[in-house]
Amino acid sequence: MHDRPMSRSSHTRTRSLAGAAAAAAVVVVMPAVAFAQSSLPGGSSGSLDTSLIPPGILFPPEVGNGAGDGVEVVEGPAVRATTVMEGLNIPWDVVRTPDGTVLTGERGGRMVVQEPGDEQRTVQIDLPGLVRQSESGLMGLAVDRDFAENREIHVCWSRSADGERDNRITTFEAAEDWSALTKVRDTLTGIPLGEEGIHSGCRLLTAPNGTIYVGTGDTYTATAPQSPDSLAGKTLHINPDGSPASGDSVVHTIGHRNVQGLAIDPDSDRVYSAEHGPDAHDEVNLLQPGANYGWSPNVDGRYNQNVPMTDTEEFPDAVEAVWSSGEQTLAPSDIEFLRGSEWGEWEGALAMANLRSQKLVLLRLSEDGRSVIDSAVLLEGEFGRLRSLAPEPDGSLLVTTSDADNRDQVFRVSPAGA
Ligand SMILES: [Ca+2]
Repeated sequence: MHDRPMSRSSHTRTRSLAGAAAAAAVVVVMPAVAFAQSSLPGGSSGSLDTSLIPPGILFPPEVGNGAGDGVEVVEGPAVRATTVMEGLNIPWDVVRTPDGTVLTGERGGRMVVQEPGDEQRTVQIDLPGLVRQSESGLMGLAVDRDFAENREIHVCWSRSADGERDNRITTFEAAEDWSALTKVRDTLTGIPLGEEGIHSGCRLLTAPNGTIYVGTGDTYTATAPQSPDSLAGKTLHINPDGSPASGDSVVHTIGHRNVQGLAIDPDSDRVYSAEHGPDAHDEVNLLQPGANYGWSPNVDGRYNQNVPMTDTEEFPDAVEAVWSSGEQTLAPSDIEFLRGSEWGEWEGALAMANLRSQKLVLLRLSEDGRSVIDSAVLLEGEFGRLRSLAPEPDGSLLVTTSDADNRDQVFRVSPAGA
């Protein structure tokens, strides 16, 4: 635990009054944090059941707030969007397997698949002890690099059973006919799961070399992000069997609040994360192994969000964000690089799906990947809250929405000329 200097409280005075007031409100009314950054839970178990509250009531969308403070918004590429699956209830993540099958998992635990040219249908899966609570449940999915041979899908989910309570990655094998996903192994267990189920992270990304990156959340625990002994508030890097991808620890980077976006630049192999700020100051970060990203809500041992997202005063070596939303929130939930010449001058841009601000933001990055040149805003308010992105071979992106009440869909966004 860090001994906090008195100067730390001065950070609160540097924030805007509106920001400070909003932060204070969020601290007092804890469930509001879940609404602000995730989505309205569709599950019925747990201490918090807001399934009867229509989306948009508590936190209406903030349209027209651009792409972050100081980021120029220019005209973006023309796109077309087509529905792939519909009638879904918070399809948290989506993946496309090499055989062209699209797989999504509703946060409440239902897996839905669509094979090429076929109707969408439910896939049997057993997730005993699944916690359906606020920002927890069935979340991240990743296709194993060797799927064509082993048909393995990695799943990040929240579990409470046998006296254990954690977020974990379990690996399943998809039946040849996609009728079921059968457990192969628990690949990584013991990622903390908060009492209220908030800030659970649970984003997975398979790298071209077959290793897997994991984004976790701080679970609303003061000491977790800076603690080397906790898997909360980190990015992790593992082999498909759960062992460390390098060195003797699965921890890749520390000092994160709630990482729900991960992407790897296909040209440079740079790995990026996106995370939610408390009431503003969302971030995109360029991940460097072993680096600290500066989030530490530990003020005298208590969880206090009135601290900078990247506290370079407390942690001089903390790595500054590549992009920050500034004094507003967009609520970025996933990121993915645009691939293929059909995107024209936007090929290679980083696409960012946003929940609260309900839009796809494209960020063109500098040559060194450490800053944003300009941006474009697409689909604002057209599809509701946007949760996850997955690339398709033709350059299209699969996108999930997150508005609950079986109103959600998986849609495909493609460059108009493709
Ligand atoms: Ca940071």
